[in-house]
Amino acid sequence: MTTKLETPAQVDFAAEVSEWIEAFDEVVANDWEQSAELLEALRTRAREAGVPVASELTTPYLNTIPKHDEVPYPGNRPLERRIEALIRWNAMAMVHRQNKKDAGIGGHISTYSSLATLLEVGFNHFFHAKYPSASGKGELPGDFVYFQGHASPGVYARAYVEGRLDEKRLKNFRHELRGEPGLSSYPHPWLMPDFWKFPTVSMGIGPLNAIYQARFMRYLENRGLIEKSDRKVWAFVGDGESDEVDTLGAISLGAREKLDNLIFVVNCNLQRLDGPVRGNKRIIDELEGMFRGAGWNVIKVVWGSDWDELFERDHQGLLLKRMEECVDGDYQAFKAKGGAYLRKEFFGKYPELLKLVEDRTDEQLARLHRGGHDPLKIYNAYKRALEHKGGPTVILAKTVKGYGLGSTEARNASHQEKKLTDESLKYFIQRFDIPVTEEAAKEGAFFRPEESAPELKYLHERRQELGGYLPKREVAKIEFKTPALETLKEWTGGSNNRAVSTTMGFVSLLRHLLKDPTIGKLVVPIVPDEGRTFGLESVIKQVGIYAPEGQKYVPHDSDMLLSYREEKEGQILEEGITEAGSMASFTAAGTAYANYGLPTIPFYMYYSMFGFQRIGDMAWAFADSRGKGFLMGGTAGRTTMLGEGLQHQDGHSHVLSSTVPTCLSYDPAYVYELAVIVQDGLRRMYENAEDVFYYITMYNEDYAMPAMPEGSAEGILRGLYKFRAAAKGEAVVQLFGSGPILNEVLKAQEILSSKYKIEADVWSVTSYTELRREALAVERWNRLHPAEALKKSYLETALEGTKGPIIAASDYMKSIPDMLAPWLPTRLVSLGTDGFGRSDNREYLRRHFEVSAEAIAGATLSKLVREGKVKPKVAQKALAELGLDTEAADPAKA
Ligand SMILES: Cc1ncc(C[n+]2csc(CCOP(=O)(O)OP(=O)(O)O)c2C)c(N)n1
Ligand SMILES: [Mg+2]
Repeated sequence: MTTKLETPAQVDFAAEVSEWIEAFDEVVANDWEQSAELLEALRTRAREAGVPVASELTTPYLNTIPKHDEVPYPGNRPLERRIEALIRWNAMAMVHRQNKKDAGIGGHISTYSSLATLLEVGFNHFFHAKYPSASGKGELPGDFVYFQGHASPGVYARAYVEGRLDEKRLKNFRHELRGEPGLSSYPHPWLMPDFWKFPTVSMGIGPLNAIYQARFMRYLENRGLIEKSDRKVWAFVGDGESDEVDTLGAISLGAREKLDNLIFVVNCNLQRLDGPVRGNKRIIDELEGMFRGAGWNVIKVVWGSDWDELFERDHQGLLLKRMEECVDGDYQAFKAKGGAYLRKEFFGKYPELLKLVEDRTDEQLARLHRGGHDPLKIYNAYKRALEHKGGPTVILAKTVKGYGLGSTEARNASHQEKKLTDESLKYFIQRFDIPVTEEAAKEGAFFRPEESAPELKYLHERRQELGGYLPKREVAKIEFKTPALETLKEWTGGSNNRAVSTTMGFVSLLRHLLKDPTIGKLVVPIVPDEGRTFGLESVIKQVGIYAPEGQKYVPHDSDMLLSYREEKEGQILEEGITEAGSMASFTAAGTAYANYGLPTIPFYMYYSMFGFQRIGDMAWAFADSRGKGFLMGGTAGRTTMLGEGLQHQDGHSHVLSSTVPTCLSYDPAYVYELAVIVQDGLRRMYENAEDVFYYITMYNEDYAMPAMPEGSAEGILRGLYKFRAAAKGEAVVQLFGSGPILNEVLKAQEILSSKYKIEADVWSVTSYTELRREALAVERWNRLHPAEALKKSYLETALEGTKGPIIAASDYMKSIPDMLAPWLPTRLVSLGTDGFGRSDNREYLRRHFEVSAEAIAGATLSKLVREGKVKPKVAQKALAELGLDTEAADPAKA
């Protein structure tokens, strides 16, 4: 074996390194913050000199804020500990009790157990329910807190201890159908409209919406629609939840737009539902790298104060070394297996570390706190987050899943735990000193001290100091004046034979609404990099694109009429290619009426294919949030959107939108229909305060827009009206058409009349969904009132006396007209665009999907054969005359 001797040069270099380190240590000892600046300056210098320095994204597995930089805890620790213990108990008792009574009803106790201190420090010192107005105009809305959905039992328990929910209400946790108010499983504004503001329980939706909420707050401030304040958006996120692309996918926006009103708190309890989040790694390191890389201020809260003394005594840095050797799977086991195990497996690796803890009992070792359970560490992190300027902050707090739950602590099955063993209950009441007997504990008895008890007085004082209680959803009455339909003659009067599309009609209507002296400023156009697809250039010029830093460059097209205009007060939210982000903006804008008392009116325009199918869960949460606004599905229809083929051509978004209870879906053919729907939508949502929203498809096919037929408004809104009656005598068949396919239907009406002497009425069907909903409601009433006279639905009334079969055609799937089948049993033949799209032009696409005028005429003749009204041979010959390939492959399968 040869020993490699160091050269004199190497020895010199080593000495120099030592000198540098010594000098640096001195700076650190003198001023910790300056030492960071010094390093940064060196790094910059190195980069300038061309030295390749990789920027580090992670820091040692330690708290970001060192002990010597902490401020003391400002609250009354014993009282806060007591309050937290009571809330912990009641949360657990509520879930335990309900599952004992109603097996399988569910609920979670481990998530809140890990989160309690993180929330309590917020409730006692940070979460404002209101802010004073700087302009002296009363009070402003407080902080927006997105709670981890599965922690809701803790939020209910706090409201109980605060006296905002009574015991009866807690006893109705997850019992919402028993004739008295219950508590919903998770945060649902739809179910608890006075309490929850933000639905969060579908993982990833909360954090994504929180980012865009913070952004929308700045948008409103920059546009002068709300007063600036210190308001913050707090998002409590699970570490497992961070696996959702939605959670991390938009974090760069936070840094890019310098959202220092945004604070994420990631509850790193190292576990998700099945087991460890990163058994073989450390989730905190991973998240630190990602957030720092995205430009966030990262504050790690890893270790509790009781580790500080150990760190101080560990002069060799062995403790940190050992910590960085362990992965999250180890850390979970250290908590699950107790103090003796920790001593042996963690400290036992190095004799020096064993010595470090020789004066501690196993019990004390087991109790060594993680940062996320230490109010002092949390307080300091929150304080720093508040003070940080110029960007968002993420706090990565290490916690224990099932903290304080005895044998349930840090087990892989902790998440699913709903009932505790008698032994765990006993452990809990002893550990947290809860004044209920063991017997009562087994039954999940609630406990709330007398109102005069010091802890309650303290709790109320803290909340008064912060402006009241939280969460709370309050909707102020809003004065809103809808522009009358008469003011929209330009859109209801027809296009004078000029060929335009419904999209063009909508864009000009939008421009008009933007100019409206009262509601114009409330309109929020949102677009995910599709502005040019919809012809929004003129709108960009008119109201500008929101850019918090203005326009720092001269756009190359500045000398053109329709240049790209970005400005601080810009009104359009140009989101870039993110339908999920756009939907989050739509959510922030569509709920501003409740969150700010400001009825902003979002119009989110997008490729209809990339709407409900892509962000369906967010649309569901939007409805839960009682959101209002207009989803404008552009380039709609599987045959009208030509050329783009399988991935782009949408023939089913109306099926998907029909599943959302508060979504009113419309598929208008003409601009006047669209104008009537938008005008009535404004009235219903903002003037009548109905918690609904609209999905309207718009197309890019140009054709002449007729003027609105007299008296058609009601039919347009309800979903169907007769557009063109048979010209020559009584109709023997009824043709339904929607969107641009109505034009094919009208052509079919002519073909049938001129070539085959068959007269048809043509109906414009604007909404199968609304027709069905009303028909179902009437049917239900009839079912429940068999002794009363039968009521008729609008659909039945409108079709009364009409003759013959109904042939319904649209650019959507056949299941759309089929929605009416229960009321039109054998009359109905549905034509639609089932199957994958193709790249071709409209003529070929409509022929392929069998929704062309010829296909509609052919389908009519065929149906009349079955009704004995047309001879089979005549029909078969007609199909050939109409150029229909009777042996073509079925497009639904092809
Ligand atoms: C989109 C979605 N997928 C799955 C679930 C089911 N689920 C509920 S909680 C949970 C685990 C959560 O883990 P984590 O985010 O770490 O939160 P913790 O409870 O550990 O604080 C899962 C998978 C869900 N609620 N939403
Ligand atoms: Mg977790």
